[in-house]
Amino acid sequence: MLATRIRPRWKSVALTTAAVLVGLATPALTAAPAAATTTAYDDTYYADAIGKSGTALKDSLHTIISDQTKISYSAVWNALKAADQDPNNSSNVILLYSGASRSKSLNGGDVGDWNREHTWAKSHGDFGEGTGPGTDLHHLRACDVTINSTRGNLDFDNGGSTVTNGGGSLVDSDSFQPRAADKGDVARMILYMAVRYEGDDGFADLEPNEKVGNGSNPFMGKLAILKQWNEQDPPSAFEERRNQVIYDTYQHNRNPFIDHPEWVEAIW
Ligand SMILES: [Ca+2]
Ligand SMILES: [Ca+2]
Repeated sequence: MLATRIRPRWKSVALTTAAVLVGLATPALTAAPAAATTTAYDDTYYADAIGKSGTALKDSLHTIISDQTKISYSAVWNALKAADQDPNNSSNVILLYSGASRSKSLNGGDVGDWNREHTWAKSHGDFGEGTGPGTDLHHLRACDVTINSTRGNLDFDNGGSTVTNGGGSLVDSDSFQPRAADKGDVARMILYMAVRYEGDDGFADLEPNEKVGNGSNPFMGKLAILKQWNEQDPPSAFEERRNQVIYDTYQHNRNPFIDHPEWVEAIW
């Protein structure tokens, strides 16, 4: 079952709160930034996290989402065929960054194929393709081979020149900007990784920072831009469905920021 949520509500509540503050100056209304969105999982999956913020929320979510089934890198192919399926054509997947729809059978490494994009570049923390962060479906997406290569291991930031057939994505020497419809997806994937991987399971502690050019350090920038993208591009039906497919069929854990995008601001 898909989570029941009223997508614009967390934004409109913030606006309403600001308006009320101007009119009535009620200090109590400045609290509880994470109170707006509700999902079908709040009383069960997220029960321990509800009502928390900051480090307490991050710690709680880390414990919750670390209870997962891990899959092999070879198993990622078929998982992406299910998770990234084109809602209008069940023979195709939708590709990250370009938005193109392409046959599921064109998975591979040649020009014109799609392959497995590590949204959190695997060199940032050097986790490779072994079972773990390198095979975590919550940040792996079907992507055009050429555009995956263009993105490479760049950090995320605004600006750059047009990526050919990139759906409006931009690139420059030290950063990549996804097309508008993928900005929030990227932000929520990166921040999922930051909460899921805390250095307690044999892999690096992944964290966002405000830099580009992070290289092989276990960091990904820029946090301030990712926070903006999370607000500009709220979770879509496609994103919510893939979260559900991963939860139901593969890993049995969820991306909390797709269910509760306001938790980005509650933590960072
Ligand atoms: Ca989106
Ligand atoms: Ca972390």
